[in-house]
Amino acid sequence: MTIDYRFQESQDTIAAIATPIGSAGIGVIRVSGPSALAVAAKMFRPAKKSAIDYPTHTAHHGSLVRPSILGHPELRRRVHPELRRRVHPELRRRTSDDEPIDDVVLTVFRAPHSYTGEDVAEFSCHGSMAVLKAALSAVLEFGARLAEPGEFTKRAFLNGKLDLAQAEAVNDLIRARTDGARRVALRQLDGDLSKRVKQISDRILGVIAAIEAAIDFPEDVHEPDPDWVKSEIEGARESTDNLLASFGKGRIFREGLRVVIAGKVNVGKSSLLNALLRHARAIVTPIPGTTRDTIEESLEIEGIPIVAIDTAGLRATDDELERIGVELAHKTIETADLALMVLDASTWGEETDMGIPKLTENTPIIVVLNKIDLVPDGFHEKLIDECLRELGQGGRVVCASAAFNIGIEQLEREIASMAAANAGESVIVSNIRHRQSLQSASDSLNHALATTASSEMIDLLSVDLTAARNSLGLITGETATEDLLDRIFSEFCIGK
Ligand SMILES: Nc1nc2c(ncn2[C@@H]2O[C@H](COP(=O)(O)OP(=O)(O)OP(=O)(O)O)[C@@H](O)[C@H]2O)c(=O)[nH]1
Ligand SMILES: [Mg+2]
Repeated sequence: MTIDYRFQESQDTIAAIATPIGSAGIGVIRVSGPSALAVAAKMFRPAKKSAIDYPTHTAHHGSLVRPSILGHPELRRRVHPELRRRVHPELRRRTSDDEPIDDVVLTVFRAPHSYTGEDVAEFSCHGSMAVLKAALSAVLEFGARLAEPGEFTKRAFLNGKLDLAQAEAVNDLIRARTDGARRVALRQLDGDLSKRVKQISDRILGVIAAIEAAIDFPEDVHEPDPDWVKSEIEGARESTDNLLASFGKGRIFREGLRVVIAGKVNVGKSSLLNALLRHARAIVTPIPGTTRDTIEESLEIEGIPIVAIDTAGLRATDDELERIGVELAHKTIETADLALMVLDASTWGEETDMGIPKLTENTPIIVVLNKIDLVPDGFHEKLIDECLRELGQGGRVVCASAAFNIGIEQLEREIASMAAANAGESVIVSNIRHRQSLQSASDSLNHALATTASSEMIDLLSVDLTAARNSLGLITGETATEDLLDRIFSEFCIGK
């Protein structure tokens, strides 16, 4: 069922601190709703001109105050009207009764040209907790209520300023830890994903319209050509599946590319982790079998978030503890996005280290020929060639010395290029909720295709096609329920 949010009752006015808690140059109190400017007018001085009359998109320097007694709505009601009439003009002049809170800049955005689509007043205060607490409590006293998490963005959505995927992108931008995550979120905020989803949905709608016209007006309208119907549904399914396929890439930007550092004992895996991190995180010793447990650390390479995992050296062992570590290493390799297979270049070809161990079917690998400092210069190319021959087509090999910080940047470039491969500039789905909706749209389209193949009953198709459109509508929010919206916006921070 589609809900039309445009016909919501008029809302109350909400306020929250929009900047992080702590000390900062500036801290912002955001107020949004029908009384936002009235609240600002009560609390902002000079009051030569009431803030109610400030034009939109203007900034004003002045004081944020807790107004004198007669400014307070509760107390004002209690003062006898006669007294109020007599005393009020006098008191109004006596601004000393106002309790100053901070020197601020008030920015005014009038509906509908604001983030939320409502009247918005933003007080840019000095960014201390003491100032912001005092300012917020005064704002709450004078006509606003505390905003819930994500409520500003929820209002922006309800007022048609953003669709749901864009609103979620706002949260992704706030939480973006790396440049890559920022880019993916920004593209989604620009509406790239929504546009793509809408194109698919419109294509399906075209088929539904043709079918329903033929059902409603059998005398005037011919049934649509089955080949056309089939090719339209196939096209929609293909586009849906392409978006689905981008999810793996999107997950990497949100959660990080899981890169496992694997290899035999003592080849320099822990040293490599430390070199990538630029600090000594893992214990390094010449004793084989030093690392027992996996060690996970986050880092960033060319804007891509990476989770690097050091593992126990792979060897058969009688030591119970080490054996568990080796098992864990194997599991980690299986589930990683990329394995850095570390070899000791100085022992290449010796009995102790014959070639590249075949450890994994599915995880792509980069071979790192470590301890290259121990190999005479003339042999580097030969080693690389031998390695490449063993790896076959598309193999990747990097010479490095983790201990002497050689080849680390080239390794980083290789990791980044593997992460960025097949990403291109295409739209990327990074949100698991979007993936689920795309999956059910794809399932419905597949079901529709099966119907086209097996029956003449073209009208049955509309059921599946409508289901596909509903699933797609969950992404942009057109078919989202109140529950879903509450769930999504509750993940936001207060003040956004
Ligand atoms: N010459 C040289 N020595 C290195 C290099 N990398 C590591 N080493 C040395 O090799 C030894 C083993 O290094 P680790 O980093 O502990 O090796 P590991 O693969 O983590 O070993 P395990 O945890 O036991 O599996 C240490 O003595 C390091 O100093 C390198 O690039 N060049
Ligand atoms: Mg180690």
